[in-house]
Amino acid sequence: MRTETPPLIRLEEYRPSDYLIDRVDLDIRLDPHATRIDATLALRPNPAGRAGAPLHLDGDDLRLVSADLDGAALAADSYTATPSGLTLHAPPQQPFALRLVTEVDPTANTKLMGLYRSNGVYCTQCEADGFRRITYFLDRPDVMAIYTTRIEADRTEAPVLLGNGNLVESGHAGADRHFAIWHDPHPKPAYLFALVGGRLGKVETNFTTQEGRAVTCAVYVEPGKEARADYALDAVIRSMRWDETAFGRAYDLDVFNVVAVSDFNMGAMENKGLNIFNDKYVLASPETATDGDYAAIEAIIAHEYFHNWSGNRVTCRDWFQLCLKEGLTVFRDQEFSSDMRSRPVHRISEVRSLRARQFPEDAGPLRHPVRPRAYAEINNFYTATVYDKGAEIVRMLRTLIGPEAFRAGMDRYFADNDGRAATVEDFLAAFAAVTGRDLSAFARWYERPGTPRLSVAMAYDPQAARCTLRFAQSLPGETGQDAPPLVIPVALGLVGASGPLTNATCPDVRNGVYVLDRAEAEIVFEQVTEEPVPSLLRDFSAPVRLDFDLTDAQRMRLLAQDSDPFNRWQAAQDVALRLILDPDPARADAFADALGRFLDGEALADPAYAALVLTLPSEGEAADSLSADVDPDAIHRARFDLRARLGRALRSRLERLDAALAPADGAAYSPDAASAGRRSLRNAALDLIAAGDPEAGTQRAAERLANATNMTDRLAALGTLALIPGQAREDALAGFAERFADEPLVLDKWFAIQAQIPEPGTLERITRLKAHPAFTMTNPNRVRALIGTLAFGNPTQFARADGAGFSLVADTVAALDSTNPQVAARLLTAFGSWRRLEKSRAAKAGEMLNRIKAIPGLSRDTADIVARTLG
Ligand code: 0A1
Ligand code: ZN
Repeated sequence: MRTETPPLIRLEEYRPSDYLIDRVDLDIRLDPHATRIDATLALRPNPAGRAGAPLHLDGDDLRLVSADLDGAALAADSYTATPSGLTLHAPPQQPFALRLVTEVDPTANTKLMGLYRSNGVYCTQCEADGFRRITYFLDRPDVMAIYTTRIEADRTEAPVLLGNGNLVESGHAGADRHFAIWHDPHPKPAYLFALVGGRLGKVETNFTTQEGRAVTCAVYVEPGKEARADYALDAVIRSMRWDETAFGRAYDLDVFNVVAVSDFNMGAMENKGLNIFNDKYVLASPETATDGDYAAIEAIIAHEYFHNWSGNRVTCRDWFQLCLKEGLTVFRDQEFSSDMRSRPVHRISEVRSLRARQFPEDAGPLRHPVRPRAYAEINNFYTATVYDKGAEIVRMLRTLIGPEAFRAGMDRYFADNDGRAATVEDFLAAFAAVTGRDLSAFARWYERPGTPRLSVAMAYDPQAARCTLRFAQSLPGETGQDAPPLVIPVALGLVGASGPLTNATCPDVRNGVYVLDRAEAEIVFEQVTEEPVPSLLRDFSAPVRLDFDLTDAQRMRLLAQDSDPFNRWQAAQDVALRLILDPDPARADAFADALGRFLDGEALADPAYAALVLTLPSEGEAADSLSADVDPDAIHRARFDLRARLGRALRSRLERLDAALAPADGAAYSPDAASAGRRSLRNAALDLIAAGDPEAGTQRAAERLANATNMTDRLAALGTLALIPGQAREDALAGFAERFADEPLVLDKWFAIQAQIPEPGTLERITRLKAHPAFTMTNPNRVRALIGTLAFGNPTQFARADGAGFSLVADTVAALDSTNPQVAARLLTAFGSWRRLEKSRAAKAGEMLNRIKAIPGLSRDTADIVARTLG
């Protein structure tokens, strides 16, 4: 059997559903192998649909037990039912009730879509199209219904029963069983349906909304781990409060529940009133979670909560509009985290992750517009482009119209679209309405794939005290006429020898922003009394690649003098990136001097920021800056040498910082941003010391490991040791594994650290670790930690010249494809940049892709990725 390219679903072919469902009544009897779903759907013809059309309900792997229409069994010739759909050939043309009983096996559900069991806990995942694995349905987001769900289960097996909305009744159902009835008064699409049943512990608290509604908020976790849920619960409360102040959005039910499960394909899911989470993004204690984990928990709790408005109250008309909820909600969670932490530090981490994940995607065969026009498998479009570039578009919109108009536009969007399934056009219309502006040119950001290039040239005339900046924009692969320009907000300023030139004036710059809306343009600054260094794209005001030639000295002026913290950091990154791509000892020493002055001046005033300035661009970022012939070994070596040189040059300063930042004896761990910042600078210092002097580094890291009182320091020390071959490393790894033998989420860190070692022995190590008792291919977190880290976080070993790294990842994709296609397909996206590798590696990667393509019966998920990657 040959795998065919899966058929495409196209945006231009959208049409409204022929039928609507107003109410859904579910009676679900949980059973490990034979769960019965008794569903009554209140249906009616859609006035906007085709009158008299057959009714086709989606299904996936379903077994129909019985079907009734308005109380009478359906005649055998009036419908067709298969595992993948149910069709009523001539449905009534007035409202009718369709009652369907289906049966599913949650224990056998390894795809983790629909109803499944994770560690014995019943849970669901319905986005994007999992509800059709529970019952036959119009499983599309523009069909919104009011749900009432009765859940019945064995009392010992599932003492906790949770659903969407508010609890209306609960009680006994025979000797060993019990039930709960949940009612959700808000109409919602099926992808937001959820239920949970299991043995769970909880922490809970109350919140009163600005509208005076008393809400019980709870976080449910594996019994015994309740204390590790406190931070997540606190993040829920802070999110609720923040959305009221920042966006005027209040919560709308009497309960808000979060449940952590250990087997989950993604990060978390915003089901109405019942968010279900990958436990990695809920559970935290100082002993088991790093500062990074705490920050991720805070951000993802916020993200899912914010979806209650941006996604649930206002949902998407179709899956092409995914960025409407995801880009907007990422923007909202980024703003939340910025308010909770340091805004510049957070902005830098947002941009780092955009560049690490979205830029390469946008430059490779998997590139797509933020609003795609066609897809074969929607689950492959939960991408960095939809999420992160989608968020950047919302951010640019705010920059263009200003914060007040932005807030007014958001209010208008929510008011106009509440209870509706909306589109990107509806979103932009709200901002056009409140500003009176034509946003049609701006809307091109949603349609045009690829990262734009912004080229800038400067001319300075000292006699006239005039500085001219010439801008040109282009999109890779597009030329002149057929490529109408994008609207690019360029935040900028001029920087002199001792600081920003605030007297310079330019009529085209308003509130520090120049809006480039043509292919080419020139702007002129007057009263520029000395030759300036332009600081361009401040705060990363647009997701573009900037081409602007500066000398190292000019960049170091920006690092020292610019008022924009983002561009100060960027200046140091630019110098470092050039030194990685084009090593030069003399320039590296000058860079070290500049970093030294920076550290002396302000490292202790803002340690989190200083840690970012000290962190060199990643190997991936260096690779992404090259358009062809990427040799990961050469990049690794150059980056390694630069780190070593900086470590030696800055040694005494780094040691002083290390001492100054040491926690006081007996000080309790706190995950707050300031404390985390001190730890991150201290650990960045350790990393550089070790790079410059592996022997001293080994000793210091072993010491830090021995004395660590929290996971952040412990893991940083282990990470430092992991880069230095030798017995100390092996002892440290063994000690860590023993200490955390019963902590799967901590062992994931241990798997990941080893999968990241940039040495040829790593593949053998990974093969050994696959046999470790804690490793299992059925848990997505384990697979991502061990194999995903190799594929996405270890460029030299994944792209090993002999092809062994590609082969190991391809074997995993092949093995996973039949049990969990979503995770398999996502892993396969690691091959996305294969064509940019130097020839022999690219050839090896191509062979692997073709091998996967030839697998008989490949899932649609994997077939789609492989077809597009080979493209
Ligand atoms: N809407 C979720 C992401 C998500 C998408 C698909 C899933 O299926 C496995 C799960 C979660 C979010 O943005 O957080
Ligand atoms: Zn989301």
